[in-house]
Amino acid sequence: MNYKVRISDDFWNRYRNLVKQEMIPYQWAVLNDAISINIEKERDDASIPNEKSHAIENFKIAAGITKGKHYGWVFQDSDVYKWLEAAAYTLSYAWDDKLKKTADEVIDLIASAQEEDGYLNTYFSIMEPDRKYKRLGESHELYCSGHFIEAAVAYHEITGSEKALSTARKLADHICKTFGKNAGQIRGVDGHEEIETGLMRLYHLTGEKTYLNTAGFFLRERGKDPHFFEKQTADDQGKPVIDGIHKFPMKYYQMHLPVELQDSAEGHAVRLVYMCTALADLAKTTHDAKLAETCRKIWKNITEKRMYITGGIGSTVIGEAFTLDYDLPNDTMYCETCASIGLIFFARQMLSLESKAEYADVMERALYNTVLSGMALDGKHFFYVNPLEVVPKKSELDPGKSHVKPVRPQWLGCACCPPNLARLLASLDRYIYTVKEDEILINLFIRSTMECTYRGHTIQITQSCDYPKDGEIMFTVDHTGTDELPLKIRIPSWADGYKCSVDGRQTSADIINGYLEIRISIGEHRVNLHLDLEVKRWYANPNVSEDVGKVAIARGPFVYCAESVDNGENLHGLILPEEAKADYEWRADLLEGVGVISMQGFRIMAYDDDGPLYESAKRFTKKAQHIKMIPYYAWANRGENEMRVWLHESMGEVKL
Ligand code: FUB
Ligand code: ZN
Repeated sequence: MNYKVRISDDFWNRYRNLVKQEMIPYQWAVLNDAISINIEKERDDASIPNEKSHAIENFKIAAGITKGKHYGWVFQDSDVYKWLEAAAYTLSYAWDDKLKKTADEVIDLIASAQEEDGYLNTYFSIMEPDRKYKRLGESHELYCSGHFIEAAVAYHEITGSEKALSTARKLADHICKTFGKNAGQIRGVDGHEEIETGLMRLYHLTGEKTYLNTAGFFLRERGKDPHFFEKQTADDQGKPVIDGIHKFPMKYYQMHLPVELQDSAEGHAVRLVYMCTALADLAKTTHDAKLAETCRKIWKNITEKRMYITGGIGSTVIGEAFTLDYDLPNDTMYCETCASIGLIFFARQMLSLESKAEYADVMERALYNTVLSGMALDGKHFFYVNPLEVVPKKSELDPGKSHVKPVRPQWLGCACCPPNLARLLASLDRYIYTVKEDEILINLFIRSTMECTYRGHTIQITQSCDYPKDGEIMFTVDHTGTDELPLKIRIPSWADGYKCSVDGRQTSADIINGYLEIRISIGEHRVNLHLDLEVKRWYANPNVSEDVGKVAIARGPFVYCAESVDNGENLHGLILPEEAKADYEWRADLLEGVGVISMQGFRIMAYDDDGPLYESAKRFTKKAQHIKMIPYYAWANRGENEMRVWLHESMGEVKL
């Protein structure tokens, strides 16, 4: 990273302290099975392992320190790697000798579990050493390797650990030797993209071209032979590594078409965005215009036709996947926390590829809504899927909704999301600004100081704000160079109005691609930005069948929701009149501090008796009701209750 950012923001530092103080120690205890918690299955499926994590124990067994069998998902190792990566980032803002020592020991343990030739995967080392790389569609071997490499790069960057780097290089060298188009190499890819990002990061760190080439090989090879997994399965003939996965269509793995021909978001949502993250990086690094165009097309399809207002993606639990354009059910959706995290990774790479604020808009939407909703305010309970509408009784009794949890579990059988959240929040400093050779982008409004070198001179940008509570943002730009500095400040697409002044003078700068473009001359300058943060109503495209006649409420980046703890049960009966005004009140005493929105609406009352299921006369009554809403991310922090983002809206008289 060619710049340093220090976050001093109250809202985000609460989260970053939570990662450091609560999430890292808590997750460490879980990974070591050192804490008694209730691990829930992510959905009603008998095959989900949920007795314990066993993730650290798997490494000890693989290293020969203890004896036993592997337990957990075949990709259980990745929980440890993501934890390690998160720990690394926390060390960059809150140094801790004890944590550093624990992390060093984890790296030693991982290195001991690594095989002589560099191979690293506890499941296959312990359980099926003869089936290495034989079932790549299911095995997650390269997925786990990618996560380790990412963690090791971060840990090396922050602590200078040579052991982390050498272990990662040994693994990467082994992979680069094993996979490729040469005789004797495996010409195939992993069912779950991730190795590509790991190798790209290792290339950026080391400059070693082999890593770039192999990342390019994996990405460009994808979909070239759509029958690769089938052929491997036929050759292997053993039982599936993960039951059921091999039955998914090739779209699930983004294997239905060569990558450069893909133009829509298909298949498993996390896989797709992980693939695109690496693809955008590769496109930029190798100046590949065709791949860049692929990224743009997929981005457009996600964000214009397949994304929830909360920045969630993935419309179905079957294959945790995208379905079709405008298919965005609110109560059976997937919206996995990891998928929105991956969308943020993708957005970050797109920003580096081209300076368009739409990427930062989506980054902000996903971050302030689905990502934060992925964890409870205590940092110790997590959602895997993030619904926009929940009725607890339906989650309990409707088998099609067993994945839609009304409260966050302490941990999950598949624990991909909790450590992913930790690593994103702990590395948030990497998303606020994009520093390019010829300009600096300000993407997110988070109180912070950024220092970088621009054309050989030091630039410091200090951002002061209390966003998104307040829309006044001040930047102090200290510029020691000789050239003017092109500074691009994002004007969020949700903002109807803004004002900007430089050193007290109103600027007439243009907004290009969503960024206000100003030029800062030498010396210290003050830029004041005011964003209108009024409460707004949002409507879905009428093609979204689930949202017709409904409205969502938002203020700035926060999407709001109604909970039954504030509004009584049967939220489906609530109606917001078109003309109802919104009251906004900051409540420091509620949910660690939230802005509460109240609107005068009404409720269609349920019958006192059960009443007939259908009748030709309207017998129901309406009752005035003050509808109270909280930011979506904070829902389900007050026990089990109903929740709804999209509310019915009553329209005035319709003249045709
Ligand atoms: O397959 C590994 C991880 O588990 C995926 O990224 C998540 O979607 C979950 O399926
Ligand atoms: Zn996940």
